[in-house]
Amino acid sequence: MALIDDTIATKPEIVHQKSDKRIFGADVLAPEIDAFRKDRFIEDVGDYAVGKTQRCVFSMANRLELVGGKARRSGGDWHRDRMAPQYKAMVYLSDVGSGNGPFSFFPGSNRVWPYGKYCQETNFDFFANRWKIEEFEPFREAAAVHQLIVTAPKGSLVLFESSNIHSGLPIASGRRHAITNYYYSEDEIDVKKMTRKFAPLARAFEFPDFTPRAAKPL
Ligand SMILES: O=C(O)CCC(=O)C(=O)O
Ligand SMILES: [Fe+2]
Repeated sequence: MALIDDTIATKPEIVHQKSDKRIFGADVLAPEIDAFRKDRFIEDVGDYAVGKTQRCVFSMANRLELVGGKARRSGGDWHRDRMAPQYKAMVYLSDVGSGNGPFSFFPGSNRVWPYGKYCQETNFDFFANRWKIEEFEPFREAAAVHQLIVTAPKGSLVLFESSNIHSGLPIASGRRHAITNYYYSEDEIDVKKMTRKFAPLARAFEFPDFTPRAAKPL
């Protein structure tokens, strides 16, 4: 946490400042973050979730807080990152309660069932990628029994597939620090394009090593 705060304070040129403060390529800041980026167990879960070998191209560290007295959300309003599967691993570095911007998620919302009936009831455009709050709220209320709100102590790991509908809830008080790993399949990595998309970066992006790993000894 102190490392993220120090970096935000001393290296503004690598910090995205728009809503929450974000550092892309934060794995360069500490060996512990780099070890998290390369963690084999988390990769293995991703391989299983997506059905293809996954590697993390970079870690993103962020700090969420009120900005000018306004509630901010990590990642913006309710959305899908994209329609294709996108695996992410987020570790909370702060204790996250209902007030400081917990991650929230609708499990299985990359499929219509069981959400179809709520879409009909509320005239909700389920196949969009991002919604305004007023478009989303009637659906959220109707589908509320399915909504997960991930409150958890610091150190907790949240693994998710972000073609499902999700959002960081607005922060009412305090701060929320987290690090999120972004995973990709080999055939979808374009380092140049990703560099442009996520700039400014804390380090240059590189193509990850996709050579199959030796099986773990029993
Ligand atoms: O940080 C969060 O709570 C969610 C951010 C998000 O939308 C994402 O990582 O895809
Ligand atoms: Fe997202």
